[in-house]
Amino acid sequence: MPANKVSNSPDILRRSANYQPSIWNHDYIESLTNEYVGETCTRQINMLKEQVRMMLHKVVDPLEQLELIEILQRLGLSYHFEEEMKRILDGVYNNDHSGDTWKVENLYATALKFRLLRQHGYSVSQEVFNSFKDERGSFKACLCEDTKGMLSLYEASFFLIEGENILEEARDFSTKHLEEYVKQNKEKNLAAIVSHSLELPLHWRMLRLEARWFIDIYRHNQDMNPILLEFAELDFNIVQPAHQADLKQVSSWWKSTGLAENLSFARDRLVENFFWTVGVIFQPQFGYCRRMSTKVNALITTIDDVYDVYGTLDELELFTDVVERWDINAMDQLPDYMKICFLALHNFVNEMALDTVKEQRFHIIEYLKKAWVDLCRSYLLEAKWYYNRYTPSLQEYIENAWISIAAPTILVHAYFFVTNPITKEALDCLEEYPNIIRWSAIILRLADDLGTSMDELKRGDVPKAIQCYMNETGASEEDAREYIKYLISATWKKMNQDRVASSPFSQIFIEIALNLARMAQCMYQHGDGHGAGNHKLRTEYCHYLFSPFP
Ligand code: LA6
Ligand code: MN
Ligand code: MN
Ligand code: MN
Ligand code: MN
Repeated sequence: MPANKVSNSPDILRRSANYQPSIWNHDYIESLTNEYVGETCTRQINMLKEQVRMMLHKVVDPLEQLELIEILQRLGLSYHFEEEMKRILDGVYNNDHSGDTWKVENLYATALKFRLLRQHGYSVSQEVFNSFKDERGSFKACLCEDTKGMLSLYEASFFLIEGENILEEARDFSTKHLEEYVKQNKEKNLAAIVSHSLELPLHWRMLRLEARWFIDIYRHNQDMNPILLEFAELDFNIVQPAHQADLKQVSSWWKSTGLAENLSFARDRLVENFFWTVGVIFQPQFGYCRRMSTKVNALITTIDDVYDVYGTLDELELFTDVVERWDINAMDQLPDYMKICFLALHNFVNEMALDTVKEQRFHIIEYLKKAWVDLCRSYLLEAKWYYNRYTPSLQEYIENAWISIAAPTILVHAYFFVTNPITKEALDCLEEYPNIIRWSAIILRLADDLGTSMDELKRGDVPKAIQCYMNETGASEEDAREYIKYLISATWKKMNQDRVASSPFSQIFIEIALNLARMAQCMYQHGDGHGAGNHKLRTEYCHYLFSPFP
């Protein structure tokens, strides 16, 4: 049967995901305004920046230095002071080897120092926590009175790598006592902070929503520094219009592709797709990366729905073949909706490659094409599993699903958005999808499955991680979910190891990979924040993207 007959036939029974329309239309996005732009703001922010720089220079006590860094990070301001922070941390780290500061009997300070040093790539042994253990090797029972210390220990423990049993014990010990503390409900403010940490540790959190949350906490802090508070609010208000400008630009692009109107079965989720990029890289100067990554995300979300919801198996095979050939002359055999989709993809890749060859004299279409081919092949395999009613083992599922979640596609593109000069060494590594990409992808996949697989199963889709595990082991859904959460923490340990391993990638690229995993945990923390949308997360995006501090 000729392909075009099959695919344009109107009486094919197709699935539907019943996605709701977007709650933000283009006109609304166009109409956004923000007063925090212009010279007065810039002058004000530069003044505050200088004041904080002075503070960083003046403070000499190591604990005070670390606390200042911690506050700056939590307020979302640390990106202004990378050099100053490095100087301080170098000092703290080097002093350690001569002095005996680790011996301080202060759990809070030890754990804070440990966490900040590890976060910034210094090598620190888990043994620093041995002095908090008793003769039998357990953490001392008296420590649990010290809630601030417990919280500090808890947050530090998430920087563990595989095999670090002291940190693992520290995590279990502190979790248990913090949970008890919350139940006692003594001091409301501290209890709120502790609950927030128990929900997701700092190391796993999306930076900007966390900063927004923390600014409000900090405002009521007893030793709040008004300069820092003012700086944090103003900086937030100044970053916001930069993000809004990015969003406006990509909203025009999204409209011009016609994908939302012509592929009405697919998710129209421009703002959500943009929000992912804010989670991945928020600094104002990376607008190009955010705008281009939003386009990548929008294309992925649409093509994912082509494979998961609307396309017939015959159509999907044709589409995959056209992507593999990467040939607009091969498009005739596709149904119209797929022509639109492939051309939008092709145009985007050409646009991106043109930017790069102009800037760097480097031709990258081969690399981009490979990322899309790998993605479409993994989609096709899932479609075949679906039509054959096949349930793979969890292992077999994950081997494909870390590609089909599109993190490798997203990160390969991101590499080009933030790298100049591109190096051959990094490209060779990228083609093989290095560990840092793999771990980020597995976390994204597992988090997505926790948040989306119930709806997916209802409308008809391949079994996801939870179902594969249940099928393989006979576990209950609840136990399977626990197991998937355990796999997420196990993958974070590997990520912690590889984020500091030597690699041909820049720090910013490694941060992007980490942030993608963090963003996944944010998006799917309370169900499906990306596709279905849910009330809590929507309110948070709105708040974040559209409303400044008064
Ligand atoms: C999630 O949808 C989705 F669209 C993704 C492609 C995940 C991350 C995407 C970004 C950042 P769904 P599936 C755009 O849950 O079919 O349908 O892989 O993905 O489970
Ligand atoms: Mn700087
Ligand atoms: Mn899907
Ligand atoms: Mn899919
Ligand atoms: Mn899913």
